[in-house]
Amino acid sequence: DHLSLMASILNPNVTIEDDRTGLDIETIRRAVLDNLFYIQGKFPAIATKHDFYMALAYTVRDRLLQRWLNSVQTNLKKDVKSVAYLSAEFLVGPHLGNNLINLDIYQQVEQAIKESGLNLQELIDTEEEPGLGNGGLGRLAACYLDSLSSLEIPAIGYGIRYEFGIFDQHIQDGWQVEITDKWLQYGNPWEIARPESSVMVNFGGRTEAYTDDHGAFRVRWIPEYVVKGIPYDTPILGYKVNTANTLRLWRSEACESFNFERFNQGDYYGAVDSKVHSENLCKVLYPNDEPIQGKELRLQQQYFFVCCSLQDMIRTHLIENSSLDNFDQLWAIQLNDTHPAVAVAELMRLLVDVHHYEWEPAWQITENTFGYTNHTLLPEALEKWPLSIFGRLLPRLLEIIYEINNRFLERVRIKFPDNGSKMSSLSIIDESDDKYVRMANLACIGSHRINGVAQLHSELLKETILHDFYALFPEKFTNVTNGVTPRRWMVLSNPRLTELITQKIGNRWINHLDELKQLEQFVDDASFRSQWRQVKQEVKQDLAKYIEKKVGIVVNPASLFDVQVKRIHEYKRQHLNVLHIITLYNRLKHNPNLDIPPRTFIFGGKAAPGYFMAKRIIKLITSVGDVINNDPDLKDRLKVVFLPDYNVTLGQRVYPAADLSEQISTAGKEASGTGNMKFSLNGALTIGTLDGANVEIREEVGAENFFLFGLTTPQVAEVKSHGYYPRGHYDSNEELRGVLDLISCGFFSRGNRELLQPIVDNLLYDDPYLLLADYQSYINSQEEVSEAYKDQERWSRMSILNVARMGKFSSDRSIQEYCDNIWKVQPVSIKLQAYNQENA
Ligand code: B1H
Repeated sequence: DHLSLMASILNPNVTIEDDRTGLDIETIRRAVLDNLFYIQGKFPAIATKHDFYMALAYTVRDRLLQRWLNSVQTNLKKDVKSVAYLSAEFLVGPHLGNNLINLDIYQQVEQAIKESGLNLQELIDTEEEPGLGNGGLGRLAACYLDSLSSLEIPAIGYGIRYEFGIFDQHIQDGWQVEITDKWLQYGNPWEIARPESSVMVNFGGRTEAYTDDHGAFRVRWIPEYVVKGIPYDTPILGYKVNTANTLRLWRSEACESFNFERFNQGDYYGAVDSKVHSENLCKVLYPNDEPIQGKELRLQQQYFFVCCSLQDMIRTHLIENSSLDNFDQLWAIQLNDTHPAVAVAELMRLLVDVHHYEWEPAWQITENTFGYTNHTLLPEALEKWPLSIFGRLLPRLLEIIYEINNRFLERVRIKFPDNGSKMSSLSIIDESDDKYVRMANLACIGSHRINGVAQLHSELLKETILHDFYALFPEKFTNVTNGVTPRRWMVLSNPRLTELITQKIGNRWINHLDELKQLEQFVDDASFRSQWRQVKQEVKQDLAKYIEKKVGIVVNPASLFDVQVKRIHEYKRQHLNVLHIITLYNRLKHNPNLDIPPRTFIFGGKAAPGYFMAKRIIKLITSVGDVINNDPDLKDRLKVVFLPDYNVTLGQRVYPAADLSEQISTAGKEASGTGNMKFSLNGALTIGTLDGANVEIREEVGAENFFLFGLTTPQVAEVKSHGYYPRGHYDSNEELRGVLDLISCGFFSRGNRELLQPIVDNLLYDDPYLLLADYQSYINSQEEVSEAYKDQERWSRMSILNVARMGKFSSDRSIQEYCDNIWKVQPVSIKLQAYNQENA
């Protein structure tokens, strides 16, 4: 109306409330119906649940846009430094619930939806999650976007808009079956395409030297083909702030959809061929948790999104700045592992070839701009590209990499004269047998900071795979321990616990997680402990219902919920967990009166489709479950559940319901882990090795509240250096022998002795992840778990102390450390201005 319009002209902080911004229940209710009609094209009477979900999603998006556009506008300003987080994966999870929390309108919307005769939770559950990541690395990127916005840091996430994300996992006859993830098939209300900001990306062809008008020597790249990148933007709103940063994902398309020459010659199929080729580029996420060496399409994906993103940053930079001289002062680019590491060479190409910088100043800008986060120590997981593929696909980038390498090795030669082995380990080019481009070396050389993701991991990086880089530039190395966002992983996923905690200590903990400390004062309060148990019990009942519905297994909500959810990997040792289950099974069969609390073992996780052993481990779990779940002798004291299709959505159901968190990787193998944090934050106790962030979790919650077992990293190295002989453990440990023999004889596989034998053979004759060496220690620790669980008062104390002391593991703390020590960026608060007041 006229008055509020006048008010907003006089005071731009006053917004105009209308059907697209109003936050009261009645306005929201009306807006949903409006969107249902005008966007979904449906009357309520014929609308599906999905239609209502879409209508609500648009209603929420409308309420975000004001904040989003003002944030984008502010981030463009010439004194504002922004973070660009480059990642091949963003595993954001469903948006609706999270946006309701961060907008702080959950209650109003719940009421408005109720008044329309619907249920908000059902609509939230209707959202198909964008599975644009494999596991921890992609999920970390998503938690970091949430924290960047919540801390009001100007930022943008750049990645790939895969048409098909991580596959859906079905379990058939106990085996994993992969189904294409068609997450976009019913439309995505959270994204806005920005075709006007498209950019071009070169591939193949050759380079050519020329002399420009000023007589300068230059190189140009004459590509074989050019692909267009189209950005799709999704708002990432912070918690109770006006900052809504952008997640910008690139989709590829052919430059011209038709090749007219061919078309006119009647070669229609030939004409659309390049279109098909270009669109294949961002079709599918590679479903491996480690790189598949040498797949050309994967390198195309990496270069594609990096090239699009850097051009985009340069374009936005030049809107308010007259040159790129201050690029490093206005941009901090973080490389999420080596997947975007080609950015180091690409920024040099853009500065030198396109913007005509001299090499040295271009290199200064580049090195000042980049930071590199390493996420793995596994040597087989270090990315390298065959020189032939790299040179054919990206000829100009290979030349630039050679130039970077030559200049770098010259400096190395001065620092370490006559040290050929240092030279060859530091070189970007691996010349060992076949030639490769080593992406970690490029990332280290081109970045001013290199960090690991947990203290132990960062130390091991310096001692092992990056040792020679550490000797060369110790000042670049630092640690930032991972964290998770309490908004999604507590407030959204565990409303009951959130409510109980908030009743006691208020709600400041939600964005100042250290405040959970205050819960310590209530550990001796018996009625609080009883409320605490009550919450856990109710959440476990919810999960029990879900389990029955999904897999038809009835589980006892009073049993100990012992949970391991994560990608299936030998180093994560899901099969060690199974060895414990079979141990308990044998004990109960021999002694039915054994006094141990009943347990429900819950597993979830996907195996890379080509990972033989991981797929067998799934079959092992489901096979053992089939026998144990149906053995009447056990009287339901043990249950084994494999939950299919573990993803963010399922994680939100599972973490809150866990009593025990299994974090049992071989010491030195898990860089950090982040599931470990989500469990403990929701009151589960951890059984774990001294690996990754477990070490720091144990430090924080106290050794007496953590079930520790297993060899330490130096002990693992020690055992291996003396020629590890796993068979010795089998020979000397009767109970272990009984377990492995039971698998071997076909007891869990209907007499089929071949089915699970590869796992047993691997353990007896190789056992690279030392399951047999850690077996007894694990079993002993599990006995302590059972004893502790029998004393429910003691267990509750430990559980409360775990939550109270987890403040460190908020991704807000991680992001603050990145801001202070790596990016040097400051928060900027966003002033709201009504959209129709833009030019007032
Ligand atoms: C992690 C990966 C990863 N480390 C290659 N490395 C990939 C490597 O598709 N690829 O090529 C995909 C993923 N992911 C995980 O990162 C670590 O294993 C976890 O320990 C860590 O918590 C997580 C986040 O830092």
